Amino acid sequence: MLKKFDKKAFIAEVKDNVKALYRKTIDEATQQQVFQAVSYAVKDAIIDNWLETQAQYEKDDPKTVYYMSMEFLMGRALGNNMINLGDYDEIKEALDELGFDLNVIEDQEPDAALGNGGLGRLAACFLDSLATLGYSAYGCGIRYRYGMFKQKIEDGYQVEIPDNWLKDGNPFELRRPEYAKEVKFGGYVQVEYDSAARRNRFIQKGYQSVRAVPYDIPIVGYKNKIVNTLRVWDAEPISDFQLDSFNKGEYMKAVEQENLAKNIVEVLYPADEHYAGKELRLKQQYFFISASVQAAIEKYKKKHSDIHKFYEKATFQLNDTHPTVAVAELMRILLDEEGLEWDEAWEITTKTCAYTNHTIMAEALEKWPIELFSRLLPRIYQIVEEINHRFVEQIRMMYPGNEHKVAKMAILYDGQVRMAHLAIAGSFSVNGVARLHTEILEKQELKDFYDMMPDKFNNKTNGITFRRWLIHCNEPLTDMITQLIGDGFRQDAMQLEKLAGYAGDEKVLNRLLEVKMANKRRLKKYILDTQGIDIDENSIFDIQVKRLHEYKRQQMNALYVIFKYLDIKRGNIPSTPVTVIFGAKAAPAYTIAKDIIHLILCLQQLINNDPDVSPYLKVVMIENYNVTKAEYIIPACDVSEQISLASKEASGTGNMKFMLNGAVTLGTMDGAN
Ligand code: NBG
Repeated sequence: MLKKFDKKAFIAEVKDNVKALYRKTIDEATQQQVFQAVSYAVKDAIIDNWLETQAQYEKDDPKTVYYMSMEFLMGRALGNNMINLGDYDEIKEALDELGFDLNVIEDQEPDAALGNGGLGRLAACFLDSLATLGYSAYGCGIRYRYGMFKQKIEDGYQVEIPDNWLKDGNPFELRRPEYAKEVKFGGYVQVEYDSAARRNRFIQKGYQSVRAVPYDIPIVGYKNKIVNTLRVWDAEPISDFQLDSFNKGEYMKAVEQENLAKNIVEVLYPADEHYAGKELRLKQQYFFISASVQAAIEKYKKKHSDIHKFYEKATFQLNDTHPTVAVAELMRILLDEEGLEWDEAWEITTKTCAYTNHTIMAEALEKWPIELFSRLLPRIYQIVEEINHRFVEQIRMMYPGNEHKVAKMAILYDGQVRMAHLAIAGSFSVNGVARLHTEILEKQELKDFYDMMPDKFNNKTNGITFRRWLIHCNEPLTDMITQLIGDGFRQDAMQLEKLAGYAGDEKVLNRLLEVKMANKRRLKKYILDTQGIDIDENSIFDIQVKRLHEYKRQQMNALYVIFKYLDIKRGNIPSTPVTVIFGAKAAPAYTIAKDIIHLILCLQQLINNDPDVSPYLKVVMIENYNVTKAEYIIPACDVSEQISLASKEASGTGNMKFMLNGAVTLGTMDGAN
């Protein structure tokens, strides 16, 4: 049973929180301060379940999945936590009584935008589902000081503004300094013979290091008392070491370590499906992976004495190639710290790691220059060399004399470390994210690997959480569905099939149209309030929101708008007006993508101000498209644009959100469309 919500106690707690945090009475508090006070009260309602869930896991000792990801695009937490607790309406009422509008309070929360697009949002949706389904799971990531940049539109162009999302503090996070870990960079490896153990020891010397300090964020399951954890790592200077350095007069070294810590977690790289090969990015990757792997091993050893069975209790799910260094880091710990032999360590590692591929775009496949990789991670590089050596031997055994195969498949080749190849060699599972995408991996992009180890390959079609993308963002539709088929669909999406029985029911269909109209009016108001553009709620809302990329073909959609504009100018008036809505951020260095945004903004200016055309056609470029804006936009959509160049969109997840909210999809046969 869920704990019953006690309105009186909740109101008292909010008032107390305002006092304790701000030395104010509730009447004096700003909306932001009330948001903080309410969030702390909600966290308080979560905390017992969080403790109990973790204690239960400790007792039952289930296998735990560590979802390792550079990105978690969480959006706002307050509303979602209230829904999953099962107390949304009650808390809304309590706030009413206090004289506050919940919507306004929710609007005080900045998005946790620790991700670029689909890959980061998928990670966030998976965390919600894992908790709702009661799986023991951790999200492992980075606590970026600055998330995805904010997009401003100025004079027809995108301008990037830093996203200082932590400036008012994050009420849902918990700093856990007692679980801090040291992470080492650079220096060299000294080999010493250990005569007692009769083996070589590999010791990293002359390195710089940082202290990785975890912050835990609760992930609340839907009305099931389960609370899992998203653990994001912050970097701090190693203070003892610093003192030591000062004592030895190594002043510059101490300052360098301070700077290293500051820089590492400073900012999320804002490029989607593109890899730039920057040293700091590799530092970020090793930083959070080393800390997460150390923490996972430490947790295992608290209950288990036999490290050989580690894989029975842990899986590292690698979200794209970004966390792949986990393969080598786990090997390092097993070899150098646990004292295992290579074959033992390799068996454990390859039974622990699993790799998800999210793209076939060549420019997204990470390849690190060996020079950089070996300088930054000298011991890790030695291990990768040995993995490569043995992997190449295996290829030669299977394809004797075929050096072409070796060249195509090796992990180290042409002065580079190919992270995808390391991920495949080091994992028991390699999955694509939609059936079509997995087929393309098997038959084309990764064919050599599939031919050699077909058993590793499998498909896991992406999904989305219904708690955020229906219940939270579309209350009218949720109410309607609940009245028709009950509320079982909130946990079990398959129950939505019961709606098929109403396909021919005119009353139900009319009600559906009313719901859509209510959502379109809400979006109309939102766009008017935020961007001053007035759109017609009786027009068709034709929407393409997603990252700006050539392969997603926003430019093709823009060409259609130009065609439509000229057609109307020629006197061909459409029977129903159309509003074409775009929302997209372009990576700051992606010139063509920025040009396409400029084109859309020019069309917006030209068409909306043309009295011949604007009654029938309007264009809106939503500024700063993000998770929260998606929650307004998606329920109001009539036509969902999913028009990627066929084969290039691995899955898509926006496509699913629109469909769930009753839009018609206009799409290519691509990804999960
Ligand atoms: C993206 C794909 C999408 C897919 C998401 C989540 C990357 C590298 N890939 O099609 O483009 O839905 O991943 O799997 O961001």
